[in-house]
Amino acid sequence: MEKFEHEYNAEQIQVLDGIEHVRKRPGMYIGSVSIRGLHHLVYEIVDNAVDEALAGYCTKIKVEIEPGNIICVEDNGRGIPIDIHKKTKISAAETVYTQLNAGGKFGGDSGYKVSGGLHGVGASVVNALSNWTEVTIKRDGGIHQMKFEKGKTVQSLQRIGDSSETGTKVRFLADDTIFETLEYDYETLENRFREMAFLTKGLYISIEDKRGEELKKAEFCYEGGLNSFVEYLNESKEKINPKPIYIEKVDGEVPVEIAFQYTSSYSENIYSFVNNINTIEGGTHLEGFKRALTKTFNDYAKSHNILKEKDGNLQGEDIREGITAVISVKVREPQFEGQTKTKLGNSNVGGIVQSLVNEALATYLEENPNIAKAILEKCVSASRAREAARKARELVRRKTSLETTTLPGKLADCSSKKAEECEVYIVEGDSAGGSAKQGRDRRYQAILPLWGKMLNVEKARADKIYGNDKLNPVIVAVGAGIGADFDITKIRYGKVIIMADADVDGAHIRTLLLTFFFRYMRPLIENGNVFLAQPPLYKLSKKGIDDIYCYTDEELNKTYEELGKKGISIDQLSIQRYKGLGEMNPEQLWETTMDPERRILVRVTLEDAIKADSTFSMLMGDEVEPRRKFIEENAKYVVNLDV
Ligand code: 0R9
Repeated sequence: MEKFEHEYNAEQIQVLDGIEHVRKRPGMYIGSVSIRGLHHLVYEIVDNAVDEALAGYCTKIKVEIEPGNIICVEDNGRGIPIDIHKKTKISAAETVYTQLNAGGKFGGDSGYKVSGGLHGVGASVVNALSNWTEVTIKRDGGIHQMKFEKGKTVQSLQRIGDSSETGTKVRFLADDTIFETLEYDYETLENRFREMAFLTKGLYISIEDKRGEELKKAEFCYEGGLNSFVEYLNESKEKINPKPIYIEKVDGEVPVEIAFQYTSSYSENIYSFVNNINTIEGGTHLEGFKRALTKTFNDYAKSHNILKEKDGNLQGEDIREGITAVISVKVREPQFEGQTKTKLGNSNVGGIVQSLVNEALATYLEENPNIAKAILEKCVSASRAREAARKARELVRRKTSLETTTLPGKLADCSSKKAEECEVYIVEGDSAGGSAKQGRDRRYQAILPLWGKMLNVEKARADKIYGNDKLNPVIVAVGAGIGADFDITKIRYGKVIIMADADVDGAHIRTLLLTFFFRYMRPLIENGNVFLAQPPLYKLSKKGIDDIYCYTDEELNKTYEELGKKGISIDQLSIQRYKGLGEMNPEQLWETTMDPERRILVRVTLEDAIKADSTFSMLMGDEVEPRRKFIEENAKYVVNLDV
């Protein structure tokens, strides 16, 4: 490290060191330089505004994506302090934007500005990773502005006008030499801000996308907080308790807010947050909640004779069947553990949540005996189904251990046994299955044809799924069990590829299979093992040139243009529109959809489990209205979806 003569420069050196380090190793600060990291920049700035809201001074946050992928975030809080820091001789605001971790120093006790995983790295990191940043502060009767380029000050804070209002506005353009892409995904941001609004009762957040011709905009403000969140998640489900059970304690050492509601579905949907960060891996807060549910329902069932002493206790999983819950706690110094650092480790939090829920839930059940009875009836039937599922599972296991060739009869397996190089194509229909079997590379590609009507897993319990003649082949072929028993280390194929037609039936089978994987083999999706094959929609042929395959209408139009430039017009071409995989011969199927060198595979990701959950429940559920709405809104993307 370079040494400078003047002592007083030491701090500035530190500042530069910090910024350079961020630019050299962005991943250490924001996780990655993919679109995920890019979105993270926005969350960082919005988090600062949310902190001001949590401190009680800000009610409104506006986010805009301007043309050119410039982000603008504005709040109506007190404005970042502008006074000059005695030691650094620069304003507090500039310090926050140029010095790593300066926020904490100035933050005082303004709330729960705590780093969780990658969060809370602050404004200086966003600044360091931006081509330019512009901060405008309304405070003390004036409008003040400062500007930066790649993290360095190009204009210190200066007064540029008068205003009687207060607030902070931050505009920045992420650095395209650092990020893989600057193209923000509107939906992802919209989902995150909806979630933030749910988590911060009464806070208004808006987002506007001004990049394209079509203006996209959403506004969120939920007076009901987590109550509204649960109602949103359960929008298209049949409810058992009409209003969510709501528990809130804000004045304790660990502020807690919880809402939950039972539905007639068979899955368990619990989302937990610490300091507004989604704790995907759970942790002590979640464990405390689960323990309280199990204990309080069992106590109630025993004391009201719904369960006899001899019956034994209901298991936690029986009590959680059909539950939708959101738990949010605020922890001053959270310890995050786990693979993705999203598991809360603080042991005191478990007890706090547990005793709070024990007491509040016991009271609720006493006051609402009919609801208590309805929920417990469901728990008891879940318990019976679990017993039946165990027997079904054992049957499957016994069969597997007795016979060596228990793989589904329809499966054409590959010869390699190395999961990492193997792939299984789940193919709709016997004729496409036939082509796929002939066209494949049998060393590492297996084919599993499915046919007929698939089971809708949203409407069935685990015991039905084990015995189901459509899903059982999938379970056995993948080879890693399902549900709580699913063991990703046992998968027989590194890629599980759904290959279905680009029509209504294909979309239907795709949605059903994805729902099944989401509900019963979620790690398979989380681990990135699930793919969608993309068969072409068109084949263009002409004597003298190679066949051209187009996978979208857009691509078809582009190809027309390009051919036009070469003097080939549309009417010279023979155009085939593929209605189904079955129309392709084995060779064509290989060339277009299965050859690793040429095919297009779309990896199914779980960017947003919350969104996926509500989408699946809605698409698979009973209520027609939300489904119609979704299809209308997404018509462009899911033209083929079955209604
Ligand atoms: C548009 C995005 N908004 C912000 O980044 C933002 C930061 C911020 C803020 C304060 C008020 N509004 C804000 N908006 C603030 C905080 C405190 C006192 N006065 C104003 C305080 O924490 O005590 N600040 C966030 C950090 C800082 N201010 C500080 F470190 F400069 F004090």
